[in-house]
Amino acid sequence: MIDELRRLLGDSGVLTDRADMAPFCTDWKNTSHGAAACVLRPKSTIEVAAIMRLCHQAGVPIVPQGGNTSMAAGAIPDASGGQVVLSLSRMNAIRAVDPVGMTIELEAGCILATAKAAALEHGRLLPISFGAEGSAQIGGVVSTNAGGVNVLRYGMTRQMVLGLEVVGADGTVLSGVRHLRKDNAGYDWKQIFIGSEGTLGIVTAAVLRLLPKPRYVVTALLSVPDPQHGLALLKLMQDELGDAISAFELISGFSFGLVEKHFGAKAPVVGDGWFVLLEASASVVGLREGVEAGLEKALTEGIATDGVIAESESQTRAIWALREQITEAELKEGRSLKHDVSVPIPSLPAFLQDATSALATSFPLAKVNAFGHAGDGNVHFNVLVPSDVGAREINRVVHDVVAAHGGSISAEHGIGSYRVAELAHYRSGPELEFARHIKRSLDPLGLMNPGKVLAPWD
Ligand code: 2HG
Ligand code: ZN
Repeated sequence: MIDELRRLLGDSGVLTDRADMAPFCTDWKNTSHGAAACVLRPKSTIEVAAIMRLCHQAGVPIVPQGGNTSMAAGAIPDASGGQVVLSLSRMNAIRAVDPVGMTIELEAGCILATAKAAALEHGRLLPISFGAEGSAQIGGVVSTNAGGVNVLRYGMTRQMVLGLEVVGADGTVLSGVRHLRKDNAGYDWKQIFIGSEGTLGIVTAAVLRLLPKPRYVVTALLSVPDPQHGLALLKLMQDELGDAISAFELISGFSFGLVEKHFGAKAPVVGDGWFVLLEASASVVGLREGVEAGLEKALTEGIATDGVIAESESQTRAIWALREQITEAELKEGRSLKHDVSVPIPSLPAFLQDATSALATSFPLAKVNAFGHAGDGNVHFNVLVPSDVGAREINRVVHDVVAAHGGSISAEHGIGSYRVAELAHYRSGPELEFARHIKRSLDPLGLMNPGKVLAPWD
């Protein structure tokens, strides 16, 4: 089969050397390791379809991979050595940018930051933003329905997708590369592939919605005594700025402490409680005045205790760097267990309190690194623990509190392989059965990214 794949893709399209395959078999955290039979690097949708037909005939499992930035080990093969990694990275063309229709058509391997820069050249904004955007690829962004810092205003990736091209498990090509704002013609099949993490088919191209690039962007960092005041600030700023708020990140003092410890960077505001990174963007004048008025009110009413507004591009970058370095600082600190959870926005403070005290009772040595996208109800409730403490037990303590607040055990990172057992535990029977029904009909041989999202069932 490898010979046949070489004839199809050329020598550079099939990696079998252990060292060449190593980067595709380990996640960025270096905690998940697998082994692949080979790594395939197709250059076109036709080649992807041919690969899928071959694998389908031979019963070989496929693990699709983009920029390998998954937070849930969703793109790593298992340890058997029998799975094939299908890397989309050589299919990286920007097929078209349309500033009038405000769409961009991209191949799956195009890096998110490259796509955003291409849109900006035309004065257009692709508002999918997160720390890994310099490596993450569009196919992965779409198939994991990535979130990030702009979700409160623009929604998840799903809301940005207008059209999709997908290769199914048997090699069938579904061509839905349409640049339409309105398309109500029958079932909207693309939705089933968005967020299914490569377990149903392979996204090979996408058409995404763009927006006009806002002329003004104002970034501010504030300190608040606690999460409850953080939400009061959100309400106050929404009253002041309407829908101009494009990011509202709540960050614990502990998180910024880690960044200071490992990167030497210090928050430019006084405070020992929590912090809020706020970004507002608009094209009408008066945005900065609005943020200033909001900040003034927040300080007067005791909702915020200190605040700065970035005065330059470099100050803006420095504030965002503080926020984006939390993940790396946490990694340097040692072992951490990630909980990417969401609750209804008003429940955030109670969730944080309940989960922290539940942990303190059962695992007194655990430390909580909490930060996240409070404007959309998503918090990264990461737990730093010594290596002899069980992940499963800690996950259960945190996720039970999430469930009690009507939340989700994965807000934006997906299930991957890390949270398969948790999904099986917390989703209801009929919901799981419906998901299996979809899986069975689109991937009857179970060859698409096996072991991810859904636990094996009879
Ligand atoms: C973020 O919001 C990412 O920075 C990573 O989603 C979160 O490290 C994490 O847990
Ligand atoms: Zn996040």
